Amino acid sequence: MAIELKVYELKDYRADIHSDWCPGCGDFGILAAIQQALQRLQVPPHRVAVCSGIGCSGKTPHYIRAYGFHTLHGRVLPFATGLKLANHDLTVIAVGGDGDGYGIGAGYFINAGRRNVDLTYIVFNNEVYGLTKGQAAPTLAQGAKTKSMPEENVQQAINPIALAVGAGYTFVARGFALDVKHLGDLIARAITHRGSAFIDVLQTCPTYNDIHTKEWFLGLDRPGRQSRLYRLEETGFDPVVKNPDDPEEVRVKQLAAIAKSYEWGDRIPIGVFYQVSLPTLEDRLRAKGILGEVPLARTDPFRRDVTELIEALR
Ligand SMILES: Cc1ncc(C[n+]2csc(CCOP(=O)(O)OP(=O)(O)O)c2C)c(N)n1
Ligand SMILES: [Mg+2]
Repeated sequence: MAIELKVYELKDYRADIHSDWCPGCGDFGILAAIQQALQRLQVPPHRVAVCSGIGCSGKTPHYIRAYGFHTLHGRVLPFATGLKLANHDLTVIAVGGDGDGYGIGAGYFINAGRRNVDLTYIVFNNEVYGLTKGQAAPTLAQGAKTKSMPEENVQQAINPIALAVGAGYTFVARGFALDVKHLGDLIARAITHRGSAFIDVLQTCPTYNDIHTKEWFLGLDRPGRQSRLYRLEETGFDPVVKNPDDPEEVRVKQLAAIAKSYEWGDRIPIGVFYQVSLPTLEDRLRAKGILGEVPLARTDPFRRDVTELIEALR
């Protein structure tokens, strides 16, 4: 009998659900880039789990034909971590907004980096709380005032790339929501990377963010109309640590990534800032005998011999 191999097409990753994102929202670009990356890597939809926090960005799993989980505000990373440990055969993608990940979920953002679980975390960074009508998010610059804010922002913005490097993410990148092809490449690299991969995506919000618009990013507002975005890989920037056991090389690459992450304004880098290959949490748990080769989800906990445990509790 001939075995027919299924070749997945883009439509196999599209859910037939009406989207209620605003027309022109950058989220459409990120959604398309995720679907393109999955299709390029030919990950079967039933081997993918997409989890989200709460926000406009949190609706992403609804539109992808795969396992989808719309979890709690700021809690997508602990959820995704548990999911990956329970079923390490799945490709796990966590998504959420900048408010979700860098505000209410900031502690989880840092601690997921320390663990280096094999998952991909994509943050939709529109500098505002889109779903709740455009309040300042942690990435909005001090002094900025979008059309939805009554007053200027009085707080400083955080630097997600520098934080991610400092937290221990082993793949750190930035993409642009409207450069779908480039973002799709980044997401494919992030999924292929073994370890916690983080992508901060500059995302336009045509409804609430009238400062960092499509026109602003692409430099259409200035003479010469030169894009403010440039690709790190086209400048010879090398983000990859060749020898993870060499602390000096790791330090030099981390410092180079952090220095680049502070470039903003006239020239904004996108691409991979940092990448290193280190044991994942799963590797470390496997070495201790806590995690086996067969995913926990496929073992039957009721068939375990619990006599010893019952004895201990007597
Ligand atoms: C525990 C909790 N606090 C507050 C809210 C209200 N809330 C819903 S979405 C959101 C912020 C969304 O902003 P962001 O994460 O940047 O996502 P975006 O809508 O911009 O994609 C807030 C504060 C909530 N749902 N749950
Ligand atoms: Mg947001």
